[in-house]
This record gives sequence, C-alpha cells and structure tokens, in this order.
Amino acid sequence: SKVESSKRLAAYEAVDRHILPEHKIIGIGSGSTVPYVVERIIAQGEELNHDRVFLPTGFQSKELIVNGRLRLGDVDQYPNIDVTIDGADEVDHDLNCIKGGGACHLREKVLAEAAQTFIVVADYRKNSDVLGTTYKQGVPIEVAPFAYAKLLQNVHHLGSPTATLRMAKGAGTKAGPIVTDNGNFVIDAPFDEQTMKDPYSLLKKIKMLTGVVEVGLFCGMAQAAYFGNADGTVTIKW
Ligand code: DER
Repeated sequence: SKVESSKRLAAYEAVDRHILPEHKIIGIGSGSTVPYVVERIIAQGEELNHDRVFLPTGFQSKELIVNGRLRLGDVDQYPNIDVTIDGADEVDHDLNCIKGGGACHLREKVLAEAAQTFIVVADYRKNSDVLGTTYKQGVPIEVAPFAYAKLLQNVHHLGSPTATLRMAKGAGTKAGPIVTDNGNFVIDAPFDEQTMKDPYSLLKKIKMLTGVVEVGLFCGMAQAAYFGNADGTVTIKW
C-alpha cells in the first residue's frame, strides 16, 4: 500500500543518513515503521553490525532486534546512545511529537533522551502542523494503575473532559485496560487545538499530576523527522 511503501521510504532514508559506521549503540523504537529501520540496518551488513549493540523500547522492539539476529543491549549497560530512531503518531512544524499510540512511550522517551541524535520516521499521515490535527485519539499518558481513577478526573479538569482509560479491544484480546510493558495503564487525553499549539506547556502540566509515569508529548527532542510520501518522495523536517 501507499502507506506501507511511504513508511519504508522514510525508514530507509533516515537509516542511510543517520546510522553511520561510527555509530555503535543504537536505540530501536516501536510501532509499524521501525521494522523497515531494522531491515535497512541489517542490509548494512554483518561486518558493521557485529560491533553494534541495539537497545529496545519494548517487547515488540526487542523481538525485531532478536529476530533480526542483531546484538541486544540493555540501556542499564549503555546509558549513552549514539542514535535512536523511532516512529511517531504525529509531528508538528516544530518537530514536537505525539507518541504512545503503541503504549511504549516511557521506554521510547528514555532512549530518545539518552541519544546524541533522535530521529523520527513516519508515513505522510503523521506530517502535521499542529498536534491533534491528524492523531485525534488524544495525548497518551502512561499512569500508575493505583492512581488512575483520580488521575482521570484530574485530566478531565485539566482540559480533557473526554479523556479515557485505554481498553484492550475486540474478541480474543484481553478483558480490561491495556497494560504497558512496565505494568502501567494508559489514559488517552484529547485537548483543544489552542492547547496543542503549545505542547511543552501542556506536557509540564500533565507531568505534574500525581500518578503520571510519562507523557506521549516529545517536545524539542527530535533532530529530524523523515516522512515518506505517496508519490515516492521523502519530506525531511529539521
Ligand atoms: O507509539 C509510538 O510512539 C510508536 O512509535 C508508534 O505510534 C509509531 O506509529 P507507527 O506504527 O505508524 O510507526
């Protein structure tokens, strides 16, 4: 599909430009675009990858590394990362991101922050001007289960009356809420456009609420974002 090929385009371009021979400690994000990142890194060859360590941002990310027969590392052992590449749910004109559609944003933010260079790769649907325009599910907030009920009320009062606890959906999944790799819940909190024009202020307000573990707003963290387009071109924001 156009979307899949645009994910691949973004991933390949970003890897070709930002995963260089001197980069040895590499953070791998989560979602449906990063498999193409791993694919392109593997294509750089065993010679280069033999000396590298790859840090995951969750179970799915770890599986990509393990199945790709790349060396799996732990951020405890490699707290200083050369490059982290990850997807995003939406990216605004200032490279601020909504992340957490895949409920992995705590570990993603740890590896994004610990990296010298943090690069976002996405299909054209994520290329936006103001956050919340295309990704309408709300800001993902990872929360401690013990705190969620009161926290949900506090998020409602903060300006997101439609915020909800993210539930596992559909037959054969799981009764009850989504549980992250860290054993926490996720609240999805939509805010109005005016609020989303200043994501950093919103991030600070949400982060102060008792029980919040991490917020899916990555403000001023990415050095560049690569978007594959349906026409086969790649748009780069930096
Ligand atoms: O949850 C996240 O932040 C992931 O990076 C994910 O949302 C990326 O989306 P994708 O599946 O379109 O790459």
